[in-house]
Amino acid sequence: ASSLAVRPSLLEPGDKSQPRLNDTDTIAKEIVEKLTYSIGKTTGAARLHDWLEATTLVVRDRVIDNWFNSTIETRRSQAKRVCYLSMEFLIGRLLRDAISNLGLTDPIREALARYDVELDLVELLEPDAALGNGGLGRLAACFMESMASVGVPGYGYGIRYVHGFFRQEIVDGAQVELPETWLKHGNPWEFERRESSYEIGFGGKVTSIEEGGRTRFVWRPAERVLAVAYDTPAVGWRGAHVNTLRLWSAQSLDPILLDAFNAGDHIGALLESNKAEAITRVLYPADSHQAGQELRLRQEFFFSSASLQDIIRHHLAQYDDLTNLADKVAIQLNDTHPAVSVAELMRLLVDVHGMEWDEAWTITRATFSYTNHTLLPEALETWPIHLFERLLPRQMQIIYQINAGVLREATQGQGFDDRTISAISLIDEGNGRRVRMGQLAFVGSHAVNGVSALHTELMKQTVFHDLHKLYPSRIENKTNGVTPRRWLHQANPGLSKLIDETIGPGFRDDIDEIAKLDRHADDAAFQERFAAVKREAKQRLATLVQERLAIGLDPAAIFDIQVKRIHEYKRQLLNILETVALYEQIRSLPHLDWTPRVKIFAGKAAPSYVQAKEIIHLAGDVARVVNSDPTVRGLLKVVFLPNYNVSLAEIIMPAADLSEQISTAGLEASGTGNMKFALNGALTIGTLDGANVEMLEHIGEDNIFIFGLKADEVAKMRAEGHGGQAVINGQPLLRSAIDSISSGVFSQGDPGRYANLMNSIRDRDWWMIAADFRAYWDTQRRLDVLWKDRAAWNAIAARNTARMSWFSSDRSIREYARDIWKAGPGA
Ligand code: GPQ
Repeated sequence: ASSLAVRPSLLEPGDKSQPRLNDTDTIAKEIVEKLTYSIGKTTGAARLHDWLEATTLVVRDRVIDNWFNSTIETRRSQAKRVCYLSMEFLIGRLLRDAISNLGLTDPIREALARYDVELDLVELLEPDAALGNGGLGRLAACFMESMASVGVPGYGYGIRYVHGFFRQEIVDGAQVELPETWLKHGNPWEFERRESSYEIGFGGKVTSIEEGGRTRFVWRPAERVLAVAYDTPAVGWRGAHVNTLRLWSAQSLDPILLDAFNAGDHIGALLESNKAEAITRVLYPADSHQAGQELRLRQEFFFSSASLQDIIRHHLAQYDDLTNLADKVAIQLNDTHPAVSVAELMRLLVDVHGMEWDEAWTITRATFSYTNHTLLPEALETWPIHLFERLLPRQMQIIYQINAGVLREATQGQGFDDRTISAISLIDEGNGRRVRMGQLAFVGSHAVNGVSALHTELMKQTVFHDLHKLYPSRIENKTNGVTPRRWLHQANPGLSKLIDETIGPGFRDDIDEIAKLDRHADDAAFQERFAAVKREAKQRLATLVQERLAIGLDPAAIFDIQVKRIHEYKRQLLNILETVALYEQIRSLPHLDWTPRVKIFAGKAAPSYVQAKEIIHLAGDVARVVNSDPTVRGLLKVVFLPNYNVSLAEIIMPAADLSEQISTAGLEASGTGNMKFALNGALTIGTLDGANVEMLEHIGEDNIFIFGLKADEVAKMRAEGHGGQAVINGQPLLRSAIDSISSGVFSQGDPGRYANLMNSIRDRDWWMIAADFRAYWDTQRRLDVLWKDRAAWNAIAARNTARMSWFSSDRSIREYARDIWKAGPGA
């Protein structure tokens, strides 16, 4: 059996260690013990990072106790397991999460204080595990935490990148990418499981042999690498359940080619291992965009095959039978990155385990389900047939065979002509023949879901229009969510304490109780306390901005924040143009009663995404000019915070008054930052896009600030060939902002710097920046007025917090468990 299945005999009741005590004395004693015997330091000599390590080890012992119990219980009860296959897990720091979920915050804080060590400072030293790009990877991390919290036996499967998402520095206003090195000082949260290693093949040939009246295909790969498992515990709320995040690392099977080595070719002997290990060396930084490199396809197959071999081995060890696989395992494909799993599972069942094709296909579809995260055409993965065939020859044959079956079904169905058949096909015949991973994931799954109501509707109408006709009950919606433990309890202890004191602590176990705050939203005393909590969080952020950027911020101003990946469809450019227009208005009309505002931006651009990098540069240029202009008198400040990541988000989310969710309607699949902000009492200015639509329904239209074109209007205008210039001509504020930027006012006299960016608005205005500018400006000015009525603003802010519980990832996970996985409590 694999390491996940701890053999019951190893952990009979008699073997179990006594439950540990969690009082301050015990914890302090254990920390000093770890410091002494695991780290080799006296309390006097210990540095902050030594305290971090000692504290982590003490917490980890308690995590492990719970981990064993969960693992044993899942095996004993023969519960169905959920395997979440994801190329990304953006988990961030783990210490505070584990301490908080295990209820150890007070004793650990007090134990460290005995040695004059501050827990908050210790926590800050932990590196941020950035094994993801943005929303998709963070969603996977929230889902791991929620699966553990609601008691779904979950296994995250992904890649242990040596270098996570790059570190961003801003040099002379431009983004510079630096390598990320989270493993530099070791990682106390992971356990290498050398016994859980699998061979992964690439290339080579397929041969067939006749065997008992049946043709059996045998793949003989030309290259093999080893996938080695590293396990990290995922702790749920109150430690009730601890799941496993299993990340694969690539190793060479024959690390040194001994023949070559002995022949004196010492460098050549190591080339093989370099090539093998390259597979898990670095995370691709292209978000919502297909990178298209061979190494990326290798990564996808590598972690898919390793995970499936592990799942099968584990299942056989327990049940010795593969026909019941779908009853005991659900595999969720997080986007198409692991879609090759559909072909690989078929290969393992048919070629390796001798199952009949039809039975294997039934089991495969019953096991898999697939989540789509974008409609952007440039993000939909396709691979050139020749590349796919060279790297994965047997999987390519299997895809052809699957395709033949699907197209047969379609030709037998009603109303499928040549156009619809070619739209359904797993092979795109139009662009030099490519494998369509979305189609593969779709046909190989029993359920396909979008991540917000609007997005799911649009999936049916656009990307999967024809497959939806063929399989009309397969697409369903599962709106995203965020974990309230990390994004409320841990990130915002001040607000959590206020909620405790106002409605009692029940919301910590059942987030729906937070609705009880609603009754207090109009209470003046409560409003003041709510505002005081917000003010403290803003002061914390202001201090950080002062330290990092030497920009002074006034916490009395509106903190207006847009943090997310830099992408044209997310329209940071619309926000910057409004900033420039506001700047010019404040200068021209200084006598007006302007509401002070701080515009805060953060986010990374894909290294090869030229426009996104120009947008970062522009934000910095505008910041420099605005912040140093005395005529503005501090009424407007602009900040671009470098290196946005999970830990920075934990400081930013509680500090926002206003959350910018202003994507071109129809393009943001869901968004999850929108949820984190609103839960922490920020008002939202946003378009009717992604989950904003459902936030409007829950929060109420008086408490959210929606503007702009709707998805169908955007589609219609694009089809009619909308252009920006005519709109710009009719809008003096926008026109002036664009002209100023174009003339070099913000680019040190260099008028060429933003020519492409500005021309793209004048010409095609593909992202509807000109088209939506006026509505956006007007809504911002309405918010200026509202800000002056402090009671009204605070009441709305409190209502946002009170009405966001539906957007907990616990709710999302319960829906997946009930509707798709048929797993978890009550299944
Ligand atoms: N998303 Cl396809 C990513 O973060 N990366 C991707 O490569 C793709 C999607 C996001 C999406 O843009 C957001 O709207 C969602 O909220 C998020 O996935 C999680 O579903």
